[in-house]
Amino acid sequence: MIDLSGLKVYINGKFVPAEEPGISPFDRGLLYGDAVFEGIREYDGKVFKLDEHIVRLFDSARILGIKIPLTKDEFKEIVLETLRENSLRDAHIRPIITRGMGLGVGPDPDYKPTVIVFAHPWKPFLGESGITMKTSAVRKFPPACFDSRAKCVGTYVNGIMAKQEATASGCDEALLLDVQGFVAEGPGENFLMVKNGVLYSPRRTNILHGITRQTVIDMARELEIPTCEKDLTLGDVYTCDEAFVCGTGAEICHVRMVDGRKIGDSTAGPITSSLIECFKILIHKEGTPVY
Ligand code: PXG
Repeated sequence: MIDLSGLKVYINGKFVPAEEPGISPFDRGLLYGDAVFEGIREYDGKVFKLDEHIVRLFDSARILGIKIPLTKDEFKEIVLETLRENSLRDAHIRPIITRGMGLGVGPDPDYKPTVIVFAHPWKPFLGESGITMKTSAVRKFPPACFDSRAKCVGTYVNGIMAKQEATASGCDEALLLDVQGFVAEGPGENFLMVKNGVLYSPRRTNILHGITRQTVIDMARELEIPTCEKDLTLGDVYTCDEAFVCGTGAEICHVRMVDGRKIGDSTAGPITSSLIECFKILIHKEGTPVY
């Protein structure tokens, strides 16, 4: 459970105590998951990839047809203000924009979005000792049903079910496939693998365009590690040399086993280890200063 004591949350222009109910039961975010969000990290008083997260938040809202009543610069300032208001230096930040109040699937043309930003202290949720994964029976939405690049609240139910299934079978995390059976991603992380010195990632059709994933690919290019985006099968995964998941909440975490099959020798392989090392340097070097 999150300790909410003393935390202040930004809701529609005001900071309110986190324990105080500030959202209507008629809010469409609650009624239909009709909302978009971001997960952002602050490291040592600097916000990592703030611009990229704000761009993705606004793009997600455009895909859903939600008009954010603020500019990107105003939104960035609210994120920084939320951290200052709570005197946080290392935190997880969660902006959420719902379409506002309204009952009935069809949105009211005069809807007024609800803007929420909260922040709280947080540690990488998968730890650092590697994870076991299980292929999930639940698949990712294909683009014909929902565009995976939109970080929409409602679409997280399949990831939640996949995670439940994985943990019920004693695994740490789920690996979701797309409807054709190609590897997609974890419930809250992108999946990448290494084979014969090449870093492979699934095509972007059925996955969130992860900001950490892009950072990893950029770091790999700097380290002169060849990268390749392609459809990956479970056979590719079972025979790879190294695998890892990455995301704002998970950072970079190596995969020890998928569906009971060992990946490499179960430890973080040489390419994964060098990417983890570079990432640790980068998150402390880069970022938007809060104070
Ligand atoms: N895929 C999915 C489905 C995600 O939700 C990622 C990939 C990684 O994207 P970024 O841009 O973060 O590298 C995510 C991100 C949480 C939490 O509360 C989830 C994410 C990020 C932060 C917190 O579980 N998911």
